[in-house]
Amino acid sequence: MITLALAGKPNCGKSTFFRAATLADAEIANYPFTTIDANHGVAYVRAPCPCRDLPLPGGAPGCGHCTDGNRFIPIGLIDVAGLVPDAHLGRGLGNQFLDHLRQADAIIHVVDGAGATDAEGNPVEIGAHDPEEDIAFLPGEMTMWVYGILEKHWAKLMRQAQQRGFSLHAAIAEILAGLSISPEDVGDAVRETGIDLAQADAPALVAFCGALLKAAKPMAAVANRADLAPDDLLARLRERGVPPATAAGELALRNAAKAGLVRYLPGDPSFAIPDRAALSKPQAAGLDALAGVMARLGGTGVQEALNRAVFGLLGRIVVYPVEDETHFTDGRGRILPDAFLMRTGATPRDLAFAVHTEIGEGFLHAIDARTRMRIRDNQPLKDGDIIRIVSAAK
Ligand SMILES: Nc1nc2c(ncn2[C@@H]2O[C@H](COP(=O)(O)OP(=O)(O)O)[C@@H](O)[C@H]2O)c(=O)[nH]1
Ligand SMILES: [Mg+2]
Repeated sequence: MITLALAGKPNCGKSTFFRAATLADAEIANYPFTTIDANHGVAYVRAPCPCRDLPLPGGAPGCGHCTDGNRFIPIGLIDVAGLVPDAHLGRGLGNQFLDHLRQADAIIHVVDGAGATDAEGNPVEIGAHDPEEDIAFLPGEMTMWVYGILEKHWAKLMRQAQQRGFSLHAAIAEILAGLSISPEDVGDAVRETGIDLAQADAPALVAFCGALLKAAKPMAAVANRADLAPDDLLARLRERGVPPATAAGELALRNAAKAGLVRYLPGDPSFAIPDRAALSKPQAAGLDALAGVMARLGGTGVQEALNRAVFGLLGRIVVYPVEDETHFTDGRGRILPDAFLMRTGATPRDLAFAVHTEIGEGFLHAIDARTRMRIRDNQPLKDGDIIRIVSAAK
């Protein structure tokens, strides 16, 4: 399962974001385990379900696996311990942080978009701290940490590199295996920075480490606590590609939806109150204030942050494998039972392996269920594809 990590300094709202994103009502939570451990849960990305556009058998209104045409696909989410400046010098970049980082495919950097906490996470007045400083801090901190590890091994690596047949890329990947950095990531970072590793000085190596992290652990920031932030600050952050969010707002809404007080699907720009009379005065006031905040921000930004990490940073597409391409079902007649988050460029054969190793090994060919045509084995799948895999394995 794809896993995202929520990282940032203390008090920016990581745990609130985590609680909001992993709190799903029964309609959405189609995954059996919502909590893996205290800091590790199941969240969902939202995608339009193709069932709405399909000629379903018997004129079925939908597939039964989506909510009003929205598919919620499970991903792992980790609430990472807070990181403070200069952590790479030994002030708290602990084993747990690294363990969490290793498990993550991408990182959502939660920033206090209201600027109401200092660099260490202590409360200050709104706008007293510049969130732009925080945006740079996390990647900078992680880069210096990777550099610190590499630097320790560098002299030895340079000696070994004199030997014939020694792969520096593989050796670097091995040193950083704890972060699940691959030799391909190393190659990507070399190409991106144009570095000559044998000649590199310290600044060049630091830049290389930055590129390495970007390749292995892509990261996007989100300006949380945006409900408290002035518009000009949010506009400046948006310009830097950092969208606003209110994790507290999302958490309140999901709780209200669970209690039946509002109609809201994560990622909706607004919500509805079916029965105002059912609300207490404070509930009504809270929800009205939240409606105003969402109108200003365009939603709570929590679902968007999850979607952006999976579909944007990681470039995933959603593909639906079926066994019966005329009815869009599996062997038990369930319509579009599964949604797979595949890499961009994944082929039908990759999908077969994602479904099951044996199905992959027995792969014969694939059929596009929409056109009923065979597709080439090496043809990249498209977002929303419905694919029948024909395999020798059953
Ligand atoms: N106003 C506002 N407060 C928030 C929001 N998200 C979190 N908080 C508050 O910020 C404080 C720190 O949140 P927490 O999730 O514990 O931060 P963490 O240390 O990063 O895990 C708590 O008082 C939260 O209630 C938000 O979107 N808006
Ligand atoms: Mg926390």
